[in-house]
Amino acid sequence: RRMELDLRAAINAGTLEVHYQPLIEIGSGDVAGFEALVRWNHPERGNIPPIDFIPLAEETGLVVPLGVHVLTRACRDAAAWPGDTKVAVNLSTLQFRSGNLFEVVSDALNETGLEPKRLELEITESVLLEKSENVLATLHALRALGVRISMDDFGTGYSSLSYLRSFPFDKIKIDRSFVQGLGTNSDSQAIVRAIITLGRSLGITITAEGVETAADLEYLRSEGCHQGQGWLFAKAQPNEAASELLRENR
Ligand code: G
Ligand code: G
Ligand code: MN
Ligand code: NA
Repeated sequence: RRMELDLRAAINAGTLEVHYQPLIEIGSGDVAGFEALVRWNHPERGNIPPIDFIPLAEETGLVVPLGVHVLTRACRDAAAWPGDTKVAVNLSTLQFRSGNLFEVVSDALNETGLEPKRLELEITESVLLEKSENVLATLHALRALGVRISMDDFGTGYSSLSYLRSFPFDKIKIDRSFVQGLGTNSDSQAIVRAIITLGRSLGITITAEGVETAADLEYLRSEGCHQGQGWLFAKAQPNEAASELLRENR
């Protein structure tokens, strides 16, 4: 398949880009960190969005080398950011199956000099569905190193709550489907309020994804949600723009 060959070539050539979307501290408005999001600028087709190539990368196993590239780039970029600005990197289930994820992460930290506590790894429930001992052992080892572990897309799977008991997550990211329309939808409000309460009582940082309107933000603020991410604040942007945002923020 042509797409697969092109993607493999882009990974090998190191030409996949990484953009950064800010994570905003709702109380202060400060930039707490950024989520790293991969971007593929195809020589002929132009920008291909991740939803159009991450599934292919998963099917072909290319998400493993892609993940190494994104992680290393994100750690290198973040190491030059001021203070203790965090960087969040998405991990795929296949990266856990590859068997050397712990080494990949610790190598990226060592090579770039990024402090482990500044790295957040985002996993979805599908990772914990693996039910393998290796997954939990790897997560515990990464956490012991000082890396933070976030549950991404919280609320969309079938047993988000039981996963909270199987691993001590540092952060929950409320899926954007619950956040959109939060200013006006009372069902969404009830769900989001419950997740915030749950997170606060477990001592877990809560981030709302997909914050698009001032009304969404106002609701999150009134309920004490810790962080927000979404187009209301900024879209994902190249490292130069992210670094500039940090300079303005100081
Ligand atoms: O960046 P958004 O712009 O469109 O990302 C779309 C989807 O692709 C999201 O579900 C996101 O989690 C996923 N994604 C983006 N970057 C990465 C990455 O580096 N690795 C993995 N595994 N998924 C990613
Ligand atoms: O890892 P995750 O699936 O959460 O990836 C983040 C995805 O959410 C990316 O595709 C990104 O472009 C998208 N996104 C970020 N902010 C917003 C937003 O405010 N609204 C919507 N609809 N999508 C967003
Ligand atoms: Mn994510
Ligand atoms: Na998400």
